[in-house]
Amino acid sequence: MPASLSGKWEMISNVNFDDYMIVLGISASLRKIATKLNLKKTIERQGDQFIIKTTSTFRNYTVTFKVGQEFNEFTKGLDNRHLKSLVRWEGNKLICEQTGEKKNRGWTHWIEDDKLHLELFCEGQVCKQVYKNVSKTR
Ligand code: VLP
Repeated sequence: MPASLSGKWEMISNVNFDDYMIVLGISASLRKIATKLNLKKTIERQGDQFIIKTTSTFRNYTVTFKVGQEFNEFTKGLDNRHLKSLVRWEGNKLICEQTGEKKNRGWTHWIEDDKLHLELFCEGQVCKQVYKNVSKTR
């Protein structure tokens, strides 16, 4: 039973991803590919540092940060924007605020019923994804 965000996760639902991509300005052709992807997450935690890898057959994206420390994020291969990002804990929720050209942008991760939940938000659109745990156990 996963007690934390750490581990390997595979997406089982993805709601409103298209509208989220539209507000990010992702082209129709890229959205068509992206909506068909089965996204995976690998989350590693070492103290206050997190590494979140989002992977797919098409493209991968990795972000590394320390909780409470603002960092420069470049969303390479996504919408290719430069952001100032800050991640904090709010109760059991890990919340990232991504400051830049787009208003009210960020994401929230939490565990609920042994699943990894993710809300990706930007300018009033909220994409909701749920991931099941696929960590190898031994
Ligand atoms: C852009 C939308 C194809 C999609 C176009 C490219 C790797 C929280 C956070 C940590 C994210 C991931 C956002 C993914 C959608 C961007 C998609 C290729 C996917 O995750 O876990 O970075 O922000």
